[in-house]
Amino acid sequence: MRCDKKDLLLYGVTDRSWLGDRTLAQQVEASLRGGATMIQLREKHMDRGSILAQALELRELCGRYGVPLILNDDAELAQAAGSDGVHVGQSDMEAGRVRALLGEDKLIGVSARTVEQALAAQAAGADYLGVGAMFPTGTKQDTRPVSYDTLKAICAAVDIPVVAIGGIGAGNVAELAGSGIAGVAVVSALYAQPDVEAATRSLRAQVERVVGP
Ligand code: TZP
Ligand code: MG
Repeated sequence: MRCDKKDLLLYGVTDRSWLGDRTLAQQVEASLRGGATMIQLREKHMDRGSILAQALELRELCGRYGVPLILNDDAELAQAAGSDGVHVGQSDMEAGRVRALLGEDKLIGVSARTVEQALAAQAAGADYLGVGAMFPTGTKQDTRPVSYDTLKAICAAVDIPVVAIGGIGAGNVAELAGSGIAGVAVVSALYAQPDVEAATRSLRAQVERVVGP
């Protein structure tokens, strides 16, 4: 399956850090109302049974908005949950094995920091790439920076769409203009905001200007 570039415009990646008295599904729904085009369930500290239950709830929710739900890291769990795909890093299951497991109909995203990694992921069957960290971020530990020039080189080298990730928000997204990205993947710029729906709507308008038609 090839990714529809438009699905990657504003990719919300979940995080429980800022839930307050809201549920994850409520936060995700606020971002869907605001115009998020893709959602990734990213759980680093939950057991698989709980992630599965959460994924099933979000799958139903995202389905109502016609937005793909991607699971982070775990291709087998993505398959069990019937999600639309999985996003794997360089140290997770290799993209070719993920493709063999999930078949042609599921979306596979791969994190890449270099042109070499990007080309390898594309050759192995990735549908899209996540490239970063573009800016300093407090959301993920031990990220390594990727320069604008590398982002642009990756976009030019591959045929599949690329989303930028890492520290992206209203104050810096314009710096990514001209790189060739299809969109941005964000955590705190949506889910750490007091009004998730409004933050999503406003960032989406900005990203549309950055990405262009
Ligand atoms: N991968 C690279 S940076 C990052 C991930 C999951 C965290 C992005 O979070 P934020 O809050 O959008 O900087
Ligand atoms: Mg991973």
